[in-house]
This record gives sequence, structure tokens and C-alpha cells, in this order.
Amino acid sequence: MPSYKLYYFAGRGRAELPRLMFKEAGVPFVDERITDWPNHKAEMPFGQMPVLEIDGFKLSQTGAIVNYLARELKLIDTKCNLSHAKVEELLGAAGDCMQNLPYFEKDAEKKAATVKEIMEGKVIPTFEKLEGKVAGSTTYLKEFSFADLAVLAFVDSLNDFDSSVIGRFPKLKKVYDSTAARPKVAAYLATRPKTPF
Ligand SMILES: N[C@@H](CCC(=O)N[C@@H](CS)C(=O)NCC(=O)O)C(=O)O
Repeated sequence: MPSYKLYYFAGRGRAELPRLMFKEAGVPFVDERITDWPNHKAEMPFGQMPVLEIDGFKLSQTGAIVNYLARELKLIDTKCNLSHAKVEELLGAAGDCMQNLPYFEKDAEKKAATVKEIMEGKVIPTFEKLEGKVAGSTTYLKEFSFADLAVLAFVDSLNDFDSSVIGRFPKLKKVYDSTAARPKVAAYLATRPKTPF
């Protein structure tokens, strides 16, 4: 097993899915939370994080990291390209929803208006589509995969802005609840640092 170090800021953000994947797989990794970013930016291949160091090699880009880990940690059926592509589709749709949310807006009124606009214009229509794609009774694909961890991370991030939306989508809510209740995931959720996003 290679030695893994995951670099990110002290938040969930783009690193939470890789963290959840390590936790679910029970594979150790160093969860390096950078708090003095200007001192480290130049050390990262594209001057951004997350970065996953694999035996000293630094891999950038969330998509590359997550897809590498999915295969490496056996969180997808590697014989079924279509299953993997379905999870990439989910990740793309989730990424589009997360893009313009007002992470750093201080004005509460402006923030609420932007959140409402994005929830109604983008997130809810996306959830409507994703709800129709849920294939298992407690899993996004027919069987457990990193798609379920992606749903958990995605919904958690949206809940930071509006936690009422997921209740309107019973199939996705069931995937979210079942994934959060998986023993290794639940143990991690109970102890992970509390951060605003
Ligand atoms: N396409 C990249 C985007 C990474 C990205 O935007 N990272 C942000 C944090 S979420 C960052 O490193 N910002 C600091 C900077 O650019 O200096 C990915 O998906 O990993």
C-alpha cells in the first residue's frame, strides 16, 4: 500500500470526498490541513489544492484524485466503465451546483438572495434529475460505491447553505442517511473538525 498524504485547507470543500473514501476503505492517510497557504502555494503542482501525495508524487485536481482513489481503494466496480462514468456524471453535476455559492459573502441579505437563486435555478432542478437516477434502495448505483460518499459530501456542502432542500428528495435522502450511518463513515463524521464549509 502506498503512503498517502492529502493536502487541503482546514475545511471540507473539495477534499472531503477523498477523506471519506480513505475512511470508508480503512486506509491510513495523512490529513494535512494547511493554515499558512502562502508558504505552500509554490509547492503545489498547479498552485492549488487538494493535492494527493502518493509515495512522494503530488497528484492535483479533485477529479483525478477521486477517480484514482475509487479504483485504488476498490470503491467502484473496475470492470464496469459505465458505472464509473455514472459517478463522474454525478460529480460533474454536483460540482456545477457548488460553483457559484456565496462562500465568503458577509452581507446576510445578499447571501440569502444568492442562495435562493442558486437553489431554485440550479440545485433543485439538478436534484430532480439525480433523484430519477438513484438505482438502489439505499445506494446511488445498484451497489455501494464512491457515488454514495459523493452524495454525502455534496449534500453536506449544500446543507451549509440550505438544509431544507434534501428533504424533498426521498431517494437521495435515503442514500445520504444510509451512507452517513456506515460504521467507518459515522465514526469519522462524529469526530471530524467542525468547519463552516
Ligand atoms: N480544478 C481544481 C480547482 C482547485 C481549487 O480551486 N482549489 C482552491 C481551493 S477549493 C485553491 O487551491 N485556492 C487557492 C489558490 O488558488 O491560491 C480542482 O478541482 O482540484
